Amino acid sequence: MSPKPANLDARLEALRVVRETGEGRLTDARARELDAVLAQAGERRRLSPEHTVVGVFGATGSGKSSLVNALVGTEVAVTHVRRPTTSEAHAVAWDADGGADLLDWLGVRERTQLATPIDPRARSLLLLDLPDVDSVEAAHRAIAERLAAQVDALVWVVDPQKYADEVLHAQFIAPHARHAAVTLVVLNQIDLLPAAEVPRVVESLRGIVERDGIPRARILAVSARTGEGIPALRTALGDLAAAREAREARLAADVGTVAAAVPTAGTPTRPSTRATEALVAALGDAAGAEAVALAVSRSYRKRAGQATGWPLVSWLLRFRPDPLARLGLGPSRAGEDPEVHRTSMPALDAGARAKVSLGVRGYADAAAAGLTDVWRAGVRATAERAIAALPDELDRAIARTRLPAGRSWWWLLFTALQWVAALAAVAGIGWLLAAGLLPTFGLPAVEVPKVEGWAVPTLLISGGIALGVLLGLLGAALAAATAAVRRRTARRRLLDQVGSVVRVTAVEPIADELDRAAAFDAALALARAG
Ligand SMILES: Nc1nc2c(ncn2[C@@H]2O[C@H](COP(=O)(O)OP(=O)(O)OP(=O)(O)O)[C@@H](O)[C@H]2O)c(=O)[nH]1
Ligand SMILES: [Mg+2]
Repeated sequence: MSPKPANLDARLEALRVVRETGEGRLTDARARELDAVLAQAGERRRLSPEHTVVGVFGATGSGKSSLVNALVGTEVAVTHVRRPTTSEAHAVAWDADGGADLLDWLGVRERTQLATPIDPRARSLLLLDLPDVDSVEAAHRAIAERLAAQVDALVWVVDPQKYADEVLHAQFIAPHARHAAVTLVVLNQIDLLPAAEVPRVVESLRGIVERDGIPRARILAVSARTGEGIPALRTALGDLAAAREAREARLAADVGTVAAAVPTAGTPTRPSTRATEALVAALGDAAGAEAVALAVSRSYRKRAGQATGWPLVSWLLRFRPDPLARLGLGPSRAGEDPEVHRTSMPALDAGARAKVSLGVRGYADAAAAGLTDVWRAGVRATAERAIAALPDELDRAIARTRLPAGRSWWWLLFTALQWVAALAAVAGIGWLLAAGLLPTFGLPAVEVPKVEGWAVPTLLISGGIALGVLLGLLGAALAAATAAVRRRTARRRLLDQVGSVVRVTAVEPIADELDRAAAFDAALALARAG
């Protein structure tokens, strides 16, 4: 018997995780297999965990029923030269409740209750005499096969004539090789062999059983007729019953077998922070973040020019459309709300949508490159869902971004100064006109004072114009610097919004899918290790 398998509970739990995380990634047949093992293990552990169910399997006439009788020391099972004899599973029990629930679950109706256990440690043994596994009767075979999948330990009975039978080994013993740890092989009817022959036959049988996939098999040579070897077999069964791990070993073998057949998910490649940032930047670009940021800066310069420029130029600027307004974005109508909100923007065009698909697919495919087909397809499907949702989401992200679109405090100062400069120039012109024209109408001449040889009206005109141009130039320089800052601010805010949309819609669902694959493989490795 092998040592107690490491933590069956943990492995069963791992198998449960494999089943859960593998939902939709496992074939239906595989999922059913896992369900069956989980249900079987759950049920068997719930029912009479203290009992050890040992099934006696073998070809017809090998002497299974005779062996059970010899073991228990009384004729409980019908034996006969007529073949096949046993047509129903028959249980022998020793303890008080006789494992009734467990036998119900196993579907064993025929039961015999005995008083004296075959071994002092085997009171909780349930010994099952079974129909022949290779029966001509389909019903017999069905019972034997069903119980081979349910019992805690298997005893294979062979006889000297047919111990090497190809069909018995290939079709029955080998398929249950995974239960080597809970398998005993009994060579019965050794009374029919010359004593000297027995070791040779046992060795030959050992070789065959090893080829069946049961290395270091425990082989006992017995005779149900003479009783030879029966005490040793009783002790072996006592060992099994005492070591409750027979049941655990059996279940662990089932978990290991079913888990070994489940294909792994593969190794996901976690996207780097840089890859994620690149995706956000690419999608921000597709959503027009750059264009909107540029419009923010242009709109600012236009409005600053209107407010602070030389009046003639600023007046002309009014006829140029606002770049933000052209994108459906712009300062609120009252012009007082420093933030703007999108009113209407064209949905992402075909080119932008193509950029979104390309970006997200590339990102997902790189992450899923190390996964097996079905898991890679899962990541792809998640990416496609993101691609379908992103255009609208990105649109809304741009729309809800608070853009810096307010006026600057210094505009008002410049406007006032421009007015002063313009009024000075106009006053100078008026003064000069008055001085030149009034005498022609016979009116008294207006005095034109001079400063340092310059006529004051002329000074007013040139000073006013020079101040206006200077203010215009200074305002334009200030506006350019502020617009550049606002462009960066707008870009950052837009990308923040785009980033959170991209994270929620694409990055996180894809990461979840990768986590799922990793959890699946970790659980699978744990379920397999035994
Ligand atoms: N010589 C000898 N004959 C045996 C031995 N064990 C069983 N037999 C005989 O072999 C025949 C078949 O025995 P059973 O115990 O009915 O065989 P079984 O494996 O239960 O057969 P089925 O129930 O048909 O599957 C009977 O005639 C037994 O007397 C043994 O150790 N030595
Ligand atoms: Mg029988």
